[in-house]
Amino acid sequence: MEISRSKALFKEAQNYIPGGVNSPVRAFKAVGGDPLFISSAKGAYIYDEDGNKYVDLINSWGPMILGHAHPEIEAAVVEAAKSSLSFGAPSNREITIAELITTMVPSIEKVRMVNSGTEATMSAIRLARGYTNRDKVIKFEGCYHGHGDSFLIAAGSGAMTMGIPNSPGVTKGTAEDTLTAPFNNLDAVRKLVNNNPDSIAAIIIEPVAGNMGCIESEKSFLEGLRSICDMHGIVLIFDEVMTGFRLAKAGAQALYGIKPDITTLGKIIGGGMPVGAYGGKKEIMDFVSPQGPVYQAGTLSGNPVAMAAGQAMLSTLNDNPQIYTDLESNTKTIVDGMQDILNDLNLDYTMNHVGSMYSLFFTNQQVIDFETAKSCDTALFGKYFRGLLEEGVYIAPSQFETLFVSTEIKGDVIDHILSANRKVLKDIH
Ligand code: HOZ
Repeated sequence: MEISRSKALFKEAQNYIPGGVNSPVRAFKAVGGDPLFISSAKGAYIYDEDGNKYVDLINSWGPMILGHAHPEIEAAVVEAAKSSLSFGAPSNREITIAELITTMVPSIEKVRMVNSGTEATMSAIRLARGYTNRDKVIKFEGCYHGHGDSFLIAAGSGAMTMGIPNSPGVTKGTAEDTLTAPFNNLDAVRKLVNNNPDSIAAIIIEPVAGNMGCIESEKSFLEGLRSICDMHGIVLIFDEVMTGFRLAKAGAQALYGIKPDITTLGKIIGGGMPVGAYGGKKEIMDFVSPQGPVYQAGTLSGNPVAMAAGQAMLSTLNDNPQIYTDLESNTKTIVDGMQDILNDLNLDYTMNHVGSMYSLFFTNQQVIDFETAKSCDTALFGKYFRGLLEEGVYIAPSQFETLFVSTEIKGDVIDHILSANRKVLKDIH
C-alpha cells in the first residue's frame, strides 16, 4: 500500500503541531508506522491522501453512527451555515435539541449544551461538587472522561495508550480529590465511601467502558452504585459520551434500567460537529448558572450549525428505532464471524461486544477491568492493526479503544471485514 503523501504530511505536521497530531492516539505510536492523513469519507469508507480506501470501524471515535457524509445531516449543516456560523446568543434550535434530548433520555429533565465530552464531564463534576458541597469524586481505573485534570488519574484511552494514565501537570491537590476503584468492584467502592464519610460529591462511570477497550459493567455493580449514591447523598454520573444514543436511544442507562442523576453526552449528539452536553435531574441542573450558583459558560455553546447537525442526527435516530436493531445484528454478525475465525485457527483471544461497540483483546483472560485489559499483548495488536490496514480495514490504532459500527457497515462490507480478519489473524500467528 502506497502512503507516501501521508508520510510527507506527517513529517511536515510535526514542524507545527506537537507530535504532528491534534489528539495523541492518532499518531499511531502504539501500533507503529505513520498515521494516515484523511482527505474524505463517505458512508462506510474513509479515503487517505494517497487515494487508498478503507472500511472505517473508528467512525470518528463514535459520532458517525449513520456513516460518513449522511445526506440529511449534511443538508441541515449547509442550511444552517447560510444564516451565520455563530450568534453567541440564544436561538430556537437550542430549544428543539434540548427538548429532543429530554424526550429521548428520560433521566434528563434539563440539559446544558457545551462543545465537547471533556467540557461536559468537567462541568458535571463541578456541578456535583457545588450541589453537594463536597470535594471528592470516585472514578474507575481505566475509565476515561476526557482530559480534565480531575480525570487524568488511572485514565484509559489515549493516556493509557501512551503509558501516561497519570499526567504531569495535574496538581497534587486535584489528584487527592479523585479516588479510584477497580471497574466492576463494588466492595472497593463501599470501602472508599466508608473511609471518606460525607466528602464524596460524585461517582462517575462509563456504564459500558469504551476507553480500555469495550468492557461491560455487571448489572448488579451499577445497581449497587445507584444504591450507595442514594444512601450517602452522592451524585451518580453516567458518562455516556460514547454510549449515549449509540447503545439505545437513551444510551446504556436504558439497557441496564438504571437512572443516573447526571448524564454526560458527546460524540453522536453533534452528528460529527464538536458538541457535548450534561443534563439530569431538574433539582440538580437548576444549580447551574444563571439559574444557580455553579458557573459554566461558553462562547460557542449551542452553536447554530452544530445544533442543526445534532438535531438532524438525533431526530433520525429517534424516528427510526429499527436502526438500533440493525446495528446490533450487524455487529453480532461481525463478532460471531470473528469468533468462528478465532476458533478455526485455535486462537485464544477475548471478544467483548455490547450493541454496536466491540473489541478484540489479545489476551486469553476474560477482560472485565483495567488489570485484565492490561494483560493484552499490545505488540501483537500492532501487527494485527497494520495487517488490517493493508487489507483496507481501518480500526482504532490502540488496543485500549473500542470499535464503532455504523449503519453503513452491512452486507458486502461485513464480508470484507471478515475476510480481512481471517487473512490477518492467520498471518500474524
Ligand atoms: N481518545 C478519544 C477516544 N477515546 C479520542 C481519540 C481521538 O480523537 O484521537
